[in-house]
Amino acid sequence: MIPKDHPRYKSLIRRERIADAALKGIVAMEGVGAHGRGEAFDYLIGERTTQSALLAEKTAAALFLNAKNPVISVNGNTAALAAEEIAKLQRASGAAVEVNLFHRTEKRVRMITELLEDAGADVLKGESERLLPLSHDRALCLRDGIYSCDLILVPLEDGDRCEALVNMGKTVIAIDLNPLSRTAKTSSLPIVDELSRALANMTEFCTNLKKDEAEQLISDYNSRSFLESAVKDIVENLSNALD
Ligand code: PTJ
Repeated sequence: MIPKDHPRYKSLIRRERIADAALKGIVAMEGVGAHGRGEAFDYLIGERTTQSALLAEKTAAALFLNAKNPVISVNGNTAALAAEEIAKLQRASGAAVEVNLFHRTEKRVRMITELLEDAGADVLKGESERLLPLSHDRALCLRDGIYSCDLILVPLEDGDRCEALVNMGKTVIAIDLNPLSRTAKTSSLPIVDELSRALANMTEFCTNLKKDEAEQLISDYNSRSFLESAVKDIVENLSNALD
């Protein structure tokens, strides 16, 4: 039992969720390692949403509202950490939700779908086909979902699929605490923030953003500057860490 007054309560709760979900088989064993890397980067960035990440989240909401067929792609870690936040973002943005896994088994797809549905999400189902130009199972997706979307949100993604989706002409929004990852670097819009913080902010922006401001955000944004700001924020945070 983690005491609520523990200074790093939220981080420890997230770790506990990942551990519980890994024991159930919802999170892949590799996902436990991926979570640890995320924790380390969150620590370096100060376990907060930076000003630049907040602007990226607002821009992401603008892109969602402007998209014709937006899709939220969900893997094991994302479902374990933020099933409710995914359901809320789906309601606010009108996006479809599709399960897409790196370590794919039909059992995991089923368990993750159930977890999302229990949290209130409406999950796309059907016959997955090998439609993405990838040699691993992330190639498997639904023709009416990821394959034909114009915008895709990829939380905790691997670099290969991110690049393949960008090359297919899709707007790819990544959520990844590591600004040096290939995913962050190749995405159309990198959000360098912790998953559940980022999803909650995006949902709020999807609810409140005005059309004019959304258009302005879309025409002004520069993905590289979000990465540069994240690296700068980490360097600044580290410089002050021992004060
Ligand atoms: O469920 P599956 O089978 O699809 O597998 C999912 C994992 C996460 C195992 C798979 O996609 C993977 O191996 O991912 P990577 O390549 O390790 O990338 C995950 C990225 O997400 C890393 O750069 C981490 O820093 C980052 N990350 C981890 N936890 C969080 C995070 N970013 C934001 N919020 C987090 N909570």
